Parts: sequence; C-alpha cells; structure tokens
Amino acid sequence: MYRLVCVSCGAEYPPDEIIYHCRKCGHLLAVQYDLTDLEIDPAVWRSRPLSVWRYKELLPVTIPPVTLAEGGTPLYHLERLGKSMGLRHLYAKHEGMNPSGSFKDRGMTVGVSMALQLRRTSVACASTGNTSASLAVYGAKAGIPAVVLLPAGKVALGKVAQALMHGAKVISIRGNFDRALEMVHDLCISHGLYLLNSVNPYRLEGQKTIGFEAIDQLGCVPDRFVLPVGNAGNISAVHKGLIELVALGLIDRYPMMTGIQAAGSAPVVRAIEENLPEVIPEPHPDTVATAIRIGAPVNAEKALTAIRKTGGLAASVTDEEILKMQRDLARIEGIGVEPASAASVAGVRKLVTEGRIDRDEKIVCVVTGHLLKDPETVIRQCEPPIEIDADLPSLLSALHL
Ligand code: AN7
Repeated sequence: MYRLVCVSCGAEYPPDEIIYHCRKCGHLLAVQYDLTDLEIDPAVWRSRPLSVWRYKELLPVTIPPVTLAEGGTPLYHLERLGKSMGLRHLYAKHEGMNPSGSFKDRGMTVGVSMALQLRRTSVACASTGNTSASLAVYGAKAGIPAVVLLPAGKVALGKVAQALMHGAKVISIRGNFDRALEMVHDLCISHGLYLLNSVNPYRLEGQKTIGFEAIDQLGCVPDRFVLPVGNAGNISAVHKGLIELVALGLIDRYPMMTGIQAAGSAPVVRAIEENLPEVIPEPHPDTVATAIRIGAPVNAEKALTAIRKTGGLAASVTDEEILKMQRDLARIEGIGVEPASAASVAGVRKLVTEGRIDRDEKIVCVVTGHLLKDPETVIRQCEPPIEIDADLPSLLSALHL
C-alpha cells in the first residue's frame, strides 16, 4: 500500500492519480509506503538475483513489469586509483552496465511499467540524452510510442543513436534542456502522454535501488555515496531509499550524500556553499559533460535536504578535471564511463585533496553512464590510430621495434 505525498506540504493523493506536482503548493510528489504493512525479509531479498526487482516490495508496480534485466551492476573496488588518492576503500558502481548503458533504466523499468499499470498509451520525456535512450528502449519493450525532446546539438552521439534506433519520436528543440522539460510537461498535461522525467515520482522509485544494491554488494553501509548531479533526481532517489531502509530497521545510519556538478552548471553546489534556502537557476549552463548540463534542477529541493541532513558535501569540478578522471578510470581501472559519470570520482579526488574527505572512509561513487555514450568526446581526447602499410616492417616501425 502506498500513496503520493507532497514533499513540501504533505498533501496526499491516491496512487492512481496522474499528477506530477502538488495541487496545493506546486511542489513535487513522492511515493510513501505503509512501511508497517510491508513484509520484508532481507533473506528473501538476498535469495533473489541482484537487480531492481530484488526489492519489489519497496516498488509501486503490481503488474508484471516491463523489464530487460536492469540493475545488478558491478561494484568495483578502485584499488589503484584509490591508492593514488590515499584512499583504501574507494568503489565505483558502474551503472553504464545497464541495458541501455545508464542508470536511467532502473527508473524506466519502473516508470514504463507504471505507465501500463495506469493505462497510459504513450510516454514522453525531455532529456540531455540518457533518459531519452532509456525511454526509447522501454517504450519499445512495452509496445507503446515514446516522444523525446532533446536540446539541439547538445546531446552525445550514442544517446541520439539509441533514441532513434529504438523507435522513439525524436524532436530537437532550439533551446536547452530546462526549456525542453517545460515544453514536454505542458505537452503531457494537455495531451495525456505519460511524463517520465524525474518529476515522475514512480520513476525515481526504481533509481533508489542503486543504494540498496551497493549496500548489499559491500556487505555494509558505506560512509559516503557520491553522485553526479544534473536534475538532482538520482541523489534524491538514493537518499529516499535509505530513509526507507532506516525506517524498516534494515540499516542504522546514513551515508553522507555527496553531489558533484560541473563547474559551468553548478546551482546545487552554489546553494550548499552559500547556505541558500533554495537553488538559484543557472541560466546558461555549460560543460563537456552534456548529461548534466542542467541549470534549473527540478529535484534540487530534495537534493539539498539529502546533502544537508546526512552531513554530506557538494563540490564542482572543471571540465578538465572531469576529462582527466574519465581517462584515469579508463586507463588505471579499465572502467569506461561518460564524462558526467567521471565527475563523481573527480569530485572525490578534489575533496580528498582539499582535506574534506577522510581517507579512511568507505566511499561508493556512482558512475552513471557508459563510455560509448559519447564517442566524440573520447575520440577528441585520444591520438588517432596509426595507419600503416600492410606489411611487417611497417608494423615494427610503428611500434618502434
Ligand atoms: C550519465 O538524460 O537528465 O541528477 O535527461 O545522464 O538525476 O539528473 C541525465 C542525467 C548523471 C544526472 N549522469 O542525474 C537526462 C538526464 C548521467 C546522466 C546524470 C544524468 P540527475
């Protein structure tokens, strides 16, 4: 049993109402379960495969879900990279290993399942890329049409390729993500498409399972979760999941929720640093990490709470720091991620250097999307292949042998 509850004024709405904002105060809604009614046995959870659906008692879906085996992503111990920063317990949860190559699949398996449960016949989103790729994939699996709005020219190639190939109606707008989100919201309200951006409370339910899985894989609660922040949905979702685990008595403390943004797109970091009650939107966000090129994060209010309540941190990293970490993850650890994902680990490096992270902490960085999402940014950083004539002497000469 669950209901939708306004995160600000507490107004309640029935779970089958299609609503994205509180009618009384305009804030977002969250799914609230009757935790006392739930029968959750951690041994039963552990007996199921590691996946989003291991935790189905804490998810809103009651029909057979639209699923492609999402979640169950690896948690890597970054031994060498950690050592280079003086950290013994640095981990990366590689969300790029999901079906469409990003953490968004956790949200979409739940969100698109809810679209069917709520008898919606089409779905839509605005996206910096990964949400659109994921929605296209899950729309295809569900057999319903998907409409995606992208900021023209600012979406990484792999993501556009996925949205197109999986059959979404792909619209590029001459404007940024924040404007695309406003437009798709209006479209959904006026024409009944089911909106699957992170204003959708059900989608975020799927994303909270990143935290559940990491705790299960680590065998304990980490001291810190570090996430890249764009629309701030993911950091809020993971925090919400942890609140539920604490309420259920399954864990007894909170990891420090730590959000990392790109320097050119860092309204949440600014709000934390300047102790503002709310985020001031950045009108012209810009960063090489196009996934998190978001100036007006809709979940900022929840993210500020998550960071403040858990004694967490927020920090921004430059594009240079992001790209250096993308290369270091690739070459020192064999982990291929897109720039936005490298931001979380780059943030750790910066915070450790500044002495704001204790070197004994157990730290889980969420690396959110796969390297191949943005091949152009990869190619730009690397030397091109050495082209030679097809004979052995040329090969030996190219290898300086
Ligand atoms: C790789 O696809 O917003 O803070 O429209 O693709 O929950 O927004 C993507 C966001 C981090 C930020 N890493 O997560 C979209 C979109 C990657 C991402 C984020 C995104 P939120």
